[in-house]
Amino acid sequence: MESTLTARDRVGVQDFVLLENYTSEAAFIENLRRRFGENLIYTYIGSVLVSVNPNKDLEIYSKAHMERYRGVSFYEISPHIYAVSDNTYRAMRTERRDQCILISGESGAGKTEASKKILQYYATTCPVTDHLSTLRDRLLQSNPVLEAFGNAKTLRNDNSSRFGKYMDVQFDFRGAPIGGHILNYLLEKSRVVHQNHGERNFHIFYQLLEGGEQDLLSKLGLERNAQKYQYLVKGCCPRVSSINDKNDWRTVRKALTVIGFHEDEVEDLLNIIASVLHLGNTQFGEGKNGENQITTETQLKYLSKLLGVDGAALREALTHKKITAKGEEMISPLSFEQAVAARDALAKAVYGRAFTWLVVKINQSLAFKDDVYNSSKGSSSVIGLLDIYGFEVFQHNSFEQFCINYCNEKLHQLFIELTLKSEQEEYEAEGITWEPVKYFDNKIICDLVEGKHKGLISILDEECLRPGEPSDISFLEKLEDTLGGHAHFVTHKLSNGKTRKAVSREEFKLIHYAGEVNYSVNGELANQSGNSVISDMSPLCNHTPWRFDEALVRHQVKYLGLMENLRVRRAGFAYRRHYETFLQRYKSLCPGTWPNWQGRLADGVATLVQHLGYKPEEYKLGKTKIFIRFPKTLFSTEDSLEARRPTSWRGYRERAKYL
Ligand code: AOV
Ligand code: MG
Repeated sequence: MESTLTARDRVGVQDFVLLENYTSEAAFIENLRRRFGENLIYTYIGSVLVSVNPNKDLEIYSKAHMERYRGVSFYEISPHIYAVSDNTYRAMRTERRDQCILISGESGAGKTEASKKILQYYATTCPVTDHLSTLRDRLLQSNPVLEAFGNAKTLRNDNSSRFGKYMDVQFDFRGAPIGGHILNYLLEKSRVVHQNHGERNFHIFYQLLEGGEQDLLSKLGLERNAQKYQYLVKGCCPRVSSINDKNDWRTVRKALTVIGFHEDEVEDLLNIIASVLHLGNTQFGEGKNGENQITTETQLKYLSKLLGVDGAALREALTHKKITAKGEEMISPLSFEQAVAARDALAKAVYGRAFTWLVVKINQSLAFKDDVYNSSKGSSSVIGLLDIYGFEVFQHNSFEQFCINYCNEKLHQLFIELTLKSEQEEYEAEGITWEPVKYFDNKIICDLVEGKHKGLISILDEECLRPGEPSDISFLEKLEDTLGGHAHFVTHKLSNGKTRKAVSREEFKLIHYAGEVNYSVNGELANQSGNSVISDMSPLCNHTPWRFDEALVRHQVKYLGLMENLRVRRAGFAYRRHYETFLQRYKSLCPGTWPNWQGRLADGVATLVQHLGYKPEEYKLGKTKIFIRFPKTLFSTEDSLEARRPTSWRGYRERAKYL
């Protein structure tokens, strides 16, 4: 009995639904803390896995660990990302239905790492034949390539995804991976030309400069020193202690080969990367007649060579614009500011296209090849993995943060719908009455952003299409006119005509599900205010290994709606198990069911709980499962079981897992 309490006290409960005080946030966080203290970073809320980022390597991802989770039911073993992977895989195979794993959390929470662990699990445990091993390697190697081109160091995460990714892994009837497809969402292209203080451009630039062979750099007209490039110095952060650009370069080069890129394709790709750096160093100045002209001829020469375009045409494109007036085409010179903006726009466009091309190429290499795997025709299913950029708040938040946070808002809505829906479906399938639960639906915020005519995006569209020069301030005024008074939209104006200090005249605030964010509508301001950010932001960084940062955890528990999720899960019954599992575990507590129950499983469970003295209000018997309302009922049954066992180290470990 004593050891039971010790185990539960020490490691907490492995499923939050078993938490006695399930409405208390403090109890929730305490449970996470206890488990974290015992190296247990994973906890369930029913079928949802909650993970706390340890920020250090744990010895829990070995091949042996993977084997341990193969074919084992969710509840029979301690929570793990492998348990989710395995259960999803088995659900796909037994139900023959496509599955999807959604990964959600703030920037730096560990989403990308989790998605990689899931992929590694499938790559290691699924059956593979010789020709399938190529595909398996390509699936795994697509990650370092996409991360090199689509991830960057931010103030919140040294390897922050700056694009959203949905990856489908296709399996044949034997459960072997036979294909894959990646869908990418909105790359943060503005990073190519500007980074906030303490942040970097995309990894690939630094990898190429650090790791590229001297011959290659000479051919590209590049110097090894990142400080020489305007697009790499904005954040004053060329090196990051946790990143080894030289090694990463080797990994990426190898990965490109494994994926099947030809040498000339790699060359084209690197030409584009180098062109972006040359564009950044392209300067403008006043010519003899006062006109604006390019003053950096070397850059122009390299640009024309690397991009394969005519030098004169490029010069013209960077310093002039074509306008059509009254049916006539006219060429007019660009001012200095306009030329700089045109240059930056070109750099962003070129990089964005290269990224899209990269994804297309990876998809071609992962595509299911009918002729090779013809045995699998018509009977494949997929597991989808969603890994987006996490919710983020900086000192200065621009359009990119707006898109990223809106994306998280949508994902959260889906998450709430799915958990509620699956809960409801389970009760219905088991023939148990469902009692609807009240919860905060963030649809109101999604509508505020995406609503037709009256939504933020519609207003922005209209403002951009309006004749004349659209201005940031007129956009803000339009927002105020249309959205003023909305519970989740705030500007500096108060209804009594006074001004609100917390929001400046160039900003609007959105009250997101995950927290409040001030968004700037002023493009220029973005570049100026970035420089003073770093000292203010450092408390937000998620980088100290193995420290349970309570404020950070509390914020995310709130943001992810975990308390609400738990409330939904607990609205009916804390615990549910298939009759067979329940009977197997507790049959020894009742002479009528021991050693083996011969009749219907439901009757066996009924006999067992009657013997244990369960009161009618404490449980319900569904079609295939028993539902127990309160954790204490289950715990007392567990305690009875424990009292019959010799207290041994193994017994304790087994119990710890179970709890
Ligand atoms: P994110 O994907 O959620 O952020 P990452 O998956 O990139 O976050 O994780 C951030 C860092 O935390 C990683 O680079 C690791 O150093 C560490 N980390 C995460 N999970 C683990 C783990 N299970 N074990 C050990 N270390 C871990 V963002 O992409 O910024 O939203 O846009
Ligand atoms: Mg990520």
